[in-house]
Amino acid sequence: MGASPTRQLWDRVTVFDGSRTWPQPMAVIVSDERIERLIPASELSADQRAGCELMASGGVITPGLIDCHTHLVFAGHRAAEFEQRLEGASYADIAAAGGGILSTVRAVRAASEDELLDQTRPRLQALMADGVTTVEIKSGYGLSLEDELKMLRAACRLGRELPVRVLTTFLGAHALPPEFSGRPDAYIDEICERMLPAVAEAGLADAVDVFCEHIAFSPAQCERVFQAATRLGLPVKIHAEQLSNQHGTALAARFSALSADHLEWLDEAGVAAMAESGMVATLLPGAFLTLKETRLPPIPALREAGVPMAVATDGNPGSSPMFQLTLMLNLACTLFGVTPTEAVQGVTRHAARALGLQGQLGELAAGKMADFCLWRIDDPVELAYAVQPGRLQQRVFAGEITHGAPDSGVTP
Ligand code: DI6
Ligand code: FE
Repeated sequence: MGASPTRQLWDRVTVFDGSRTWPQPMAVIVSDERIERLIPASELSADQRAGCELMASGGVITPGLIDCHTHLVFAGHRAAEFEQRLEGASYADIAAAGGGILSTVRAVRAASEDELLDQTRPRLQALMADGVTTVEIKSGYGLSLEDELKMLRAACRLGRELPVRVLTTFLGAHALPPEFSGRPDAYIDEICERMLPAVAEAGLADAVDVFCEHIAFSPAQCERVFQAATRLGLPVKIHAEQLSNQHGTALAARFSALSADHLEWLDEAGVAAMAESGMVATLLPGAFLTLKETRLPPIPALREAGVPMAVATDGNPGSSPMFQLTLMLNLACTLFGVTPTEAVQGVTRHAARALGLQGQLGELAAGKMADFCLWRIDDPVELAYAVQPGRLQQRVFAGEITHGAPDSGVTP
């Protein structure tokens, strides 16, 4: 094996750095797993070029995409519920009849950890083939200590097996498991006293989430979970104001939550609370589309208040069976009225913030992790404009090309 050059060069590329597109062709130099330099290509000398291995010339580079809200680990599917909804049943009706989340709970409990891995892997690979380099994965279909741990272990194992960064979130408070039927407070006790401490002890969760909704848990119940998480030093986030306004967002703001997600029913006070606490608003247009919602999240108010907006798939078997983050860019623009640039920021720097990783991921600059994508497009806006798989030319994860190949045949 010959010694490999220490520096790699992406030359004359259009760079979206996480907040804006540089107006001139840029040169990106990577050494080891980090970006060493990001400068206008015209400023790179012939000697500097000669000292690098050329990985590509031309194309558009964005930070690696970050899907900051998914329920990717699950077993089975809920196609029958899709048919029921098309015939008029609502998501809440199906949940009340014991279907919905609880039907996936039954499938996850029956699956082994290896089976969960095998069923989840293709979904994760689909996200990766669409440019995702970091993904958040929630538990919440186990709802017993043993089954929640199984889900979280499966998610962590996928992160070790594949070139993708996996962050895990404990979502024990997702639905009431059948063995606690009629006793939601007893289940919250179980979460706070037994499940959360064990999950934290095992080091299997980066954050704690709750589903605050009339079909799930009340703000008072969510608050108890937040208190327990805070005692254990785990950051919190919330599924809030998706189907009704429970004022969960304002509650989460009091716990300095990372994000509040969904937000179709968010009111002015909720927007103000988010702005005040510095939370991220995570928009989930796949769930909005799937459930044929009509009430829009208050995008102009969020924008006006300076609340950073992330965009994610919410990939799950019920309310958003969609595992393509670039599709969400289009839906966020078309359905919610975010601009294409806001949408791309929503899957890069704002998504990083939603995971507590601002300044580390989702941006391209000297010193940052070299997680990025090279696309066969001319303008980053095209990522939101066209729903077109196959445009990812290279996916670079921690400085290594993990999709595509060096393309140095076009040396100028
Ligand atoms: N909100 C969602 O969008 C998912 N969970 C949640 O709390 C839906 C999960 C499912 O239907 O399986
Ligand atoms: Fe969700």
